[in-house]
Amino acid sequence: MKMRGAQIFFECLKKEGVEVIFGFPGGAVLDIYHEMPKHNIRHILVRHEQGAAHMADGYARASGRVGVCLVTSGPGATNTVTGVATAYMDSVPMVVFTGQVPTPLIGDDAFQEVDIIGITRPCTKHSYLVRNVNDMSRVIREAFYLARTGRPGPVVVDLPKDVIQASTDFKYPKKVDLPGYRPTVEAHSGQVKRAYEVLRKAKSPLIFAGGGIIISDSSQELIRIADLIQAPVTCSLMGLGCFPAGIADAKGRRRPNPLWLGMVGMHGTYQANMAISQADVIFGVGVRFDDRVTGKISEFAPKAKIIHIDVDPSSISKNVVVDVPIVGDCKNALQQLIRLFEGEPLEGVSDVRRPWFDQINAWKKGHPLTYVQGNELIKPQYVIEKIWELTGGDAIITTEVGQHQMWTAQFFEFDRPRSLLTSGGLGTMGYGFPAAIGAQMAFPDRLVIDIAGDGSIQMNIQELCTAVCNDIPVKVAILNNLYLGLPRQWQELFYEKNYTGSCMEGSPDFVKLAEAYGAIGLRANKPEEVEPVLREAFKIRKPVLMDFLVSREEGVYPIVPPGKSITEMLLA
Ligand SMILES: Cc1ncc(C[n+]2csc(CCOP(=O)(O)OP(=O)(O)O)c2C)c(N)n1
Repeated sequence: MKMRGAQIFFECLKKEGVEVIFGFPGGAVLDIYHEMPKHNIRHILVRHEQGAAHMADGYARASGRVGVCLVTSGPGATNTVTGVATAYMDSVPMVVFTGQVPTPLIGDDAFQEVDIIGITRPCTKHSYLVRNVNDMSRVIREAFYLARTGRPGPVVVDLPKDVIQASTDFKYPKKVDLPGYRPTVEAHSGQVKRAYEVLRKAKSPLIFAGGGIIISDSSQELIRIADLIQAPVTCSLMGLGCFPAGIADAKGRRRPNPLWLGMVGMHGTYQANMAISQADVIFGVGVRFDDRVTGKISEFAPKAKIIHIDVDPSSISKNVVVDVPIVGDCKNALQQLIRLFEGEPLEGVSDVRRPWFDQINAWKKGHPLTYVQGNELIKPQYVIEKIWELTGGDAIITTEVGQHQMWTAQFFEFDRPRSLLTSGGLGTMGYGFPAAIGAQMAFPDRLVIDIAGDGSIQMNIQELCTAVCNDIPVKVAILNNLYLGLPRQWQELFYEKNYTGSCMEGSPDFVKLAEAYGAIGLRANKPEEVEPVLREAFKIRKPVLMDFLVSREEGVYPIVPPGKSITEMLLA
């Protein structure tokens, strides 16, 4: 049967099981919008295309499915670029459909023409310009396949207006045929055996887990292997939640997980940074060893043999030299390793590990994460701890970027995968609020909370309208310090307290702003108001913006000064 491109678009999306599109119309895609009411796919009209990209990203991170957004050509397309780059850096599966001027006009500087393929090439997994309607269903099939397989990532599909208007027979390819693209899923058994032998002999091993565990759904395997070899575990920011910070004791009460060290890196815990520097074997699983983790690379993990599992071969030995590389899906590799250890368990491993855990426990005790909550000013860490306490940790937390993001990583105890959605690789202010909207679309009945700074929230605050108009009951907790807090802290420590450009006085009244948008606004000025404000917000099934006026000059500690080794932490 002959169908128009716009119709084919929706038929393909249905085949892929798409339930929601985040989008914003314009001339180049109006044929798709004209077709939309005939199809049972929900469209969320955003207020800025950057919001659409982050919403698709938040939906994808929360659910594990591919997020979809649809925008027009030119400025509509360029407005998504920050969202595309954010998803690319954090390996998030997403398909971004952009409108394009009609094919005969491409290259003529036509109205609202932009080379979005060229612009996004360095920050997509792949990008397609569909020049002929006969290619459309194959391209869309491939785009979804590429986005979700191997190392996931964003794919851009650029759709010229005449292609959307043209007609052809609709057939959805059953299989994808991309000869140049064959991600290695199954880990090489010989390499797994080598890892097994290195781990068997280790005296002071450390598991370093990252977002790859969450992507490959292998938290249970991680927990099992840590138990089998009795190794402590640390995570990158992207890995938080993949290993439980707390576990139930015999009476079912939650206790700190003795194997858990907290996050590693620039704002990592003292024990995690010391352990990674003293370990004799570092077992990296689904991590990138990026510079926020390693600090001064020449002094990183001087004593350790490094084992590294990653589905992306190009990330192995990219930043640190790896002794045992394993290319493959984390789940597959860990399952193979578990079979080896179950076949021949490590006898007396607890005794062998005792000195290592004695050392770790001394580090934990010597330099715990702390803050002092007095009677006068609200400490930002206190708000985060209260959110954790009142939700029992059972919420989807998104963050913006800044001090509040690092305090969330430090003070919210994540026990489950996909419970923290944050921009790790790109560090995108303005990510958290639209991402929360996307996550809430995936899980309408869960509590979704964006922990924000007063700077970041203003980068995509217009999406409050999207939340209100679509009854999306996300909560935002603004830790309002009237500063761009992270730059301010760097200026205090490394730039002679020259605070040029980091003071945010003059922000709007967030409570009134929330009300103007039709949302609920709440404020806490004093420590005793924090809990009542949170309780009230969590009861309301509407978007709520909470403004917590927090102590202005609180710092995030530990901090590894830029360029230093990660053992050179400033502790307060
Ligand atoms: C789009 C963007 N611009 C600039 C930065 C650099 N930057 C990182 S944190 C930060 C300040 C964030 O301030 P705020 O949201 O108020 O959070 P706080 O640090 O005070 O918790 C800035 C400007 C960034 N990460 N992203």
